[in-house]
Amino acid sequence: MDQFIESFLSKKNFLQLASEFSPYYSTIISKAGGILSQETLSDIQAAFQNGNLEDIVKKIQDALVQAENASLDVAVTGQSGTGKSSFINALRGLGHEEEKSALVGIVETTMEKTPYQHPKYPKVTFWDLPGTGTPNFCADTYLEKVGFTNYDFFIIISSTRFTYNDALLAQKIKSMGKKFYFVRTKVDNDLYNEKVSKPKSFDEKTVLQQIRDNCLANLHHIGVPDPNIFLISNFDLADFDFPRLEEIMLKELPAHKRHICMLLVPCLSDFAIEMKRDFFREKIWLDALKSSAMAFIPFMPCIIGFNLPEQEKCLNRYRSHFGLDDEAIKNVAKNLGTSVQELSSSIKSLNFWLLVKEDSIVEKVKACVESFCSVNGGLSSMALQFLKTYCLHLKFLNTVADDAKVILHKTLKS
Ligand SMILES: Nc1nc2c(ncn2[C@@H]2O[C@H](COP(=O)(O)OP(=O)(O)OP(=O)(O)O)[C@@H](O)[C@H]2O)c(=O)[nH]1
Ligand SMILES: [Mg+2]
Repeated sequence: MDQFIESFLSKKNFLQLASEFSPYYSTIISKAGGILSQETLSDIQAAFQNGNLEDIVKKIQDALVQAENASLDVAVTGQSGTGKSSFINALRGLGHEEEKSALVGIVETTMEKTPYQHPKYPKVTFWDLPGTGTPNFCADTYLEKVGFTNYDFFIIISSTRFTYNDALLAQKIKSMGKKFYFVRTKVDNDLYNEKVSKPKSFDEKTVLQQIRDNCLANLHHIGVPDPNIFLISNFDLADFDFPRLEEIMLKELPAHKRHICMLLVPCLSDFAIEMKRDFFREKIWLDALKSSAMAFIPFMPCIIGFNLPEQEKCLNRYRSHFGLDDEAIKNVAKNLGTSVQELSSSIKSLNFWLLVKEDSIVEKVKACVESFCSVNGGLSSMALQFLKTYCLHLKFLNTVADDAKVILHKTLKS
């Protein structure tokens, strides 16, 4: 059981909990940050200090609702042909030939600002902006024309040669107080070309460093001192700087937007899967903390019940977030050249009943109850329900995240 929640349920001194809250929170969140803002953290700490349980419940509830309802609008811009549409498709988890994917081509294709919703998360929209390299492009009016205030951040895509227009745009976005990330695509092509043309002296690290240094020098030249530069291949997001791009975007977003951004992270590496696990674990913890506060408030409407269909939906939501829903499993099986049945035999989270019945959860709850009863003389039935739910959701999350790793390694091996 979680140490902080255990102390809370044991009715430990609230002043002590107030001082322990923030430091403990920082140990349970992802390295990319959590979903509570600094302000909410201070408010919860103050509520602990005043022993105000209603306030603790309200602040946590508000933060969870805000995170759940947050939207994300990402502007993707850059010269024609640099791979903007390919990048958007990759982030939406769509192949270029799939329905609803952004048009990708060897001739100029994006002429108008076009919104692309994420197929799974409709509150996320990628805006494919017309290229900066067109004759009509003018850095002074471009941002107003595309409505720069509407976006959470910009991604400037560049490939092969660095262009003056890209640098100008970066400078302009910065001066408007907006964030941008400079993404250099097609590094797979550069590496291939260098390898073929200089087989004796070819060194991957050196080539990548040269590309990075060139982008840096050009951005410095135009007055952007600390640009974020990421080298990627849209054909292989697991490689190069894409994982670092994900982590930095998450870190730099306002806390309430991190959750929605994290949902986008494809499960392409152990690192990405762990980051997702950390985010969901934080949400489970906040829910549990909220429920434990509610359990001590007389007449608080009880909204927790151990409803099995609801629990099954929760497990299925985790499977979908980690790319293990039925459709995704079908696709993986097809790619691996195996049957769905064969692949399913290594996915433990497909067996809801086994997870629910597993004795370890009952044992954990029992152990908890015994330790609290010796201190408090008993826990309310509501507290028991939430302990059971807490343990079960952690079990779901860990099983799904472990399964995602198993599938990832099978895919990498093949
Ligand atoms: N090798 C390689 N090719 C890429 C990469 N990204 C895109 N491409 C190819 O580059 C071409 C242009 O890609 P698009 O995604 O259509 O580029 P765009 O920036 O949207 O182009 P416009 O819509 O015309 O502005 C296509 O043939 C893509 O397959 C990459 O990372 N590596
Ligand atoms: Mg395009």
